[in-house]
Amino acid sequence: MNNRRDFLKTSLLATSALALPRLSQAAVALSGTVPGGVGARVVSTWDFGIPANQAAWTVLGKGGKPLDAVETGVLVPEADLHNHSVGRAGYPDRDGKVTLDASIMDGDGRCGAVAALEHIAHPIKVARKVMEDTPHVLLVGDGALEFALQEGFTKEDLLTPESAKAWHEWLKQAKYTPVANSENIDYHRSLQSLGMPGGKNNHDTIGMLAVDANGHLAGACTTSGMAWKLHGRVGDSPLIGAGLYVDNEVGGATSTGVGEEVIRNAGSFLVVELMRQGRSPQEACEEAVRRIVKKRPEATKDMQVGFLALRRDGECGAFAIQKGFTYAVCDAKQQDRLVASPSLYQTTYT
Ligand code: SD4
Repeated sequence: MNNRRDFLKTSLLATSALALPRLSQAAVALSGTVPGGVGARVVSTWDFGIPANQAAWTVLGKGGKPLDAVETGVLVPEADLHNHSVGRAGYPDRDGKVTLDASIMDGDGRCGAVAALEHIAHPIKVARKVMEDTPHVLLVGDGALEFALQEGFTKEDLLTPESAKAWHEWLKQAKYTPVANSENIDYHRSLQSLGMPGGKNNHDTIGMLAVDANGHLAGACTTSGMAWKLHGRVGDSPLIGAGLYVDNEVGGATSTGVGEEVIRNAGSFLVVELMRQGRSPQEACEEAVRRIVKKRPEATKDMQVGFLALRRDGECGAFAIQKGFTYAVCDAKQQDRLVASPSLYQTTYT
């Protein structure tokens, strides 16, 4: 009997000895500058992440909130008329309707999102309103539009003449094949005219993650989704845990590419949970990509999915199925760094 009591006592002591430092470490880390951290940093998907990061940095670099920084940042590609995969100039679905998806999340667990939203040029702003002005997380379709109009957003026709032309071209064959890394020559030229790095321009959704020097994070993800999708199709970007997940205790993750594969695997949540278990941001993104490919090896061999992760100490990493994924990194040292993500397959699929 005594033995059993002693064993319990010893076990409890051992448990608390293990548990206490972990708890106190977390408490210390969440309330001050992250030891060994790189300080404030913002990262985002694709080369159009560079101007987006720079806009975010105008907030974060001055000690502003990560949540305000990511919202400010992704407004840039949402407004860009040369960008046909995000915001107001996004390509439409097969019925010619531009439907937008967006989500925003703070590291404290607050989040908001809109899906299949029509006629509103800045879905990220509506997502933030959902987070702040409603008890809900996700509004879709007509309900999301009604809410946006009540909140004072302007109803616009988002189908630009250029997008309409591309849609009419597509209608000639009406073949639906998701493209791994979309090429947008106009956008590439516009980047060059701004003096941004040249090279092949591959991009789709923008996912952005920001951390301040105290390890507080936020993320935003916004897209027009797959061009020529079925009307009503929703991708990973507005789904918390799929296209975006952020937790101040660990870090954040976001994704780009074929949303269906990300949703099947709760991709961004998976990346954050892998980091929680001790994987580096790089390792966590790799494991999430491998998990996706393992589940459907044949179906995914010609698809692109990329993950980008940012830990609360500022370390970041990325991994994609196909070659061609890039991400932009911005911090006090450098505001326009573009990094080529490693990938599972080394050939570029376009
Ligand atoms: C989605 N991940 O809706 C997003 C963006 C996309 O090609 O369509 N990328 O699936």
